[in-house]
Amino acid sequence: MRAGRFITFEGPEGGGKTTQAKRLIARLREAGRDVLYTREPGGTPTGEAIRDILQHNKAGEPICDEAEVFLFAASRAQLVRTVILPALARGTIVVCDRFADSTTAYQGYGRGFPVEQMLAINAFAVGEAVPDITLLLDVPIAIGFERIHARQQELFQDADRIEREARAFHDRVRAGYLELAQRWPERFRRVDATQAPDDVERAVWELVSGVLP
Ligand code: T5A
Repeated sequence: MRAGRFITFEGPEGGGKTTQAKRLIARLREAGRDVLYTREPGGTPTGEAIRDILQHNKAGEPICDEAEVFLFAASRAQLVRTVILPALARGTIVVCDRFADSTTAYQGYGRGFPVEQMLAINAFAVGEAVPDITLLLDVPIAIGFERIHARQQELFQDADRIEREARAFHDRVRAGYLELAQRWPERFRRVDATQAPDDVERAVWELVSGVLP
């Protein structure tokens, strides 16, 4: 087994991944653990530049669906080689807000590209950086979007490119995640993300405690 541990948060929009990833980081630090928070797309200068293209159309032209797949994969490959694997080798606990399963769920199930093809691209991008545990923060799409719209109104933000996709797209993403969780039950843990943040935090902590060195 590797020296560190690799924990990923996944799920549809508005499930509370960022909220819970940060709470988990705080708890792990309190417990005296060496931890690192990162996110996808992003987490490196290359990844953050790709994030701007993907989320906010920085390149100024529509991105075709095939290019989207490789942009996510490129961000991930860079993050894995320059941040995640070195940290795991040092014994650090790495918490990543979205990872390869997002490509399978969004570009595979959501956009309709063959799931096995997405898995092959992911495998090339991540190498040996397979998560030890993946917390699937599962929330009905309507509830997730209610939360996101409330936050956008509060912060005067616009929806990003993928948030603007049709409801049917997001339904396929959620169903895809649930299928992935059934396919890899040893790695995935589904968490009911409709609960209050403190309850979700407790559930996450219990699950993560089981994989800590
Ligand atoms: N994508 C990403 C792909 O298509 N393919 C890929 O390979 C990858 C890696 C990333 C986008 O890119 C797509 C998926 C995404 O569309 P992002 O900005 O990182 O974009 O978006 P998300 O990861 O979806 O992040 P969100 O911020 O939209 O959702 P989170 O992180 O799930 O939710 P969070 O924690 O920010 O909370 C949202 C709001 O809900 C409240 C929070 O306070 C906040 O206001 N909240 C709760 N309210 C009530 N009860 C709870 N339990 C709550 N938890 C949080």
